[in-house]
Amino acid sequence: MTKTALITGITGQDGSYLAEFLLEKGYEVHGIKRRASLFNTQRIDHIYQDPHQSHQRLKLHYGDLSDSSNLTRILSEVQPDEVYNLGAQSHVAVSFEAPEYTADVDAMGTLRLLEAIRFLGLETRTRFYQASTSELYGLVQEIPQTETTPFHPRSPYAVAKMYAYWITVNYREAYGIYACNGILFNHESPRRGETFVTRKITRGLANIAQGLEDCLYMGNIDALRDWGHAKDYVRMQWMMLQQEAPEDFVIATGVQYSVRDFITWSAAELGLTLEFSGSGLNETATVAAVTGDRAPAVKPGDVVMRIDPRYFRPAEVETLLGDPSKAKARLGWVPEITAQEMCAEMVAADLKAAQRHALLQAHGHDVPVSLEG
Ligand code: NDP
Ligand code: GDR
Repeated sequence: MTKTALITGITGQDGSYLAEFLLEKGYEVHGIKRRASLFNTQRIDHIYQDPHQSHQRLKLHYGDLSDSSNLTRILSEVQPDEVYNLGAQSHVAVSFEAPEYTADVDAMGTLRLLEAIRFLGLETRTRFYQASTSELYGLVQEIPQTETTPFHPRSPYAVAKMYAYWITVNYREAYGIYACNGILFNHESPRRGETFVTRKITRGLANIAQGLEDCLYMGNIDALRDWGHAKDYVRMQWMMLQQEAPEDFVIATGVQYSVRDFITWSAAELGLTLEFSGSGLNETATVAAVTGDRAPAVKPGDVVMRIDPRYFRPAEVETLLGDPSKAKARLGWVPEITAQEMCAEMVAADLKAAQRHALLQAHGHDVPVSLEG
């Protein structure tokens, strides 16, 4: 029997990798996409199937996590075996700017989906995965963080996700729904949104290497994160729904690095050796040496990174380090891609894009580079 999955957030980083993964497993995959004034399906265009063809296994529905009747109708039509709730306003800094919207989508959106499952009598048919987050730990109470570490959220995003975490547990306990939380630590890829720190760095430095930008402006580069690859993490999202009984799992690598480390590796991938000097808001990174031909626009002495206070958050999560022992022991899951390998992949992809861009500019096509951070 072909299994059917419904993914909210299918147009995002994780949604696109999960859709690929489930299609490879033979699933019929349904995704909810938002109406936007420009195309927002770039991450899934390569797996998009013409709706006019028969045996189409990827189907998209217009919808929004803020709209209960829409969610209920889609669930009723699709009757999914598995729901992956990946849709969210997922940017921590943006959640300070749009706290109410973030709560509506990230917290209430999760409740709306669970209520729709219950309302439609799908409690015994539909398994539910909730995209929970290491941001729940916030001001960390224990190092490393496990499934039992207490939460202390530090942003409107994390507080909204805390509601979503507990309502998922509550619907499991109250109504017997097979519902799980994956407490995922940061995971990245070449498909990562451009304003998250890793992608901002790989894209920004690749643009600098090709002469498209002058300098990278950063916030708190002392922040420590446990970074994995999104491909490894979506595999675990599926594994969690294949167990006999629903449980919550921490998904992490168990290794921690600073944002400064990530800048250093990305620069090294481009043949740039950096020297960091100064401190606090006056810290800079200057190019000490250039090797190879990946950064033709850069020379020793160039300052390629400065600090800009606008990228600091009203309350920061300084350090996160996960302990994925339970996922390893119970499900045999281990991450296969290291943070450094992932960084190399991201730099290579962004360099290719920057080289294409520079070539267009050299031929008189003035394509603007977005400098949004
Ligand atoms: P992205 O920001 O890349 O994707 C978010 C997705 O949610 C997009 O498809 C977006 O649509 C969609 N979305 C946003 N708002 C709404 C809405 N109102 N209604 C319906 N859909 C909406 O996030 P990731 O793929 O990185 O993350 C997936 C999930 O995992 C998120 O819930 C995130 O909070 C969580 N998470 C992520 C981690 C990470 O490190 N990546 C770690 C832990 C948890 P559109 O494309 O139109 O913007
Ligand atoms: P995070 O990811 O907040 O951990 O949330 P992000 O990459 O945005 O920040 C990581 C750390 O880097 C610091 N930082 C900067 N961040 C950004 N975006 N831009 C900057 O210029 C910058 N300079 C320093 C941040 O302060 C922070 O400490 C991500 C999201 O995917 C969430 O949805 C998810 O739940 C968590 O990861 C786990």
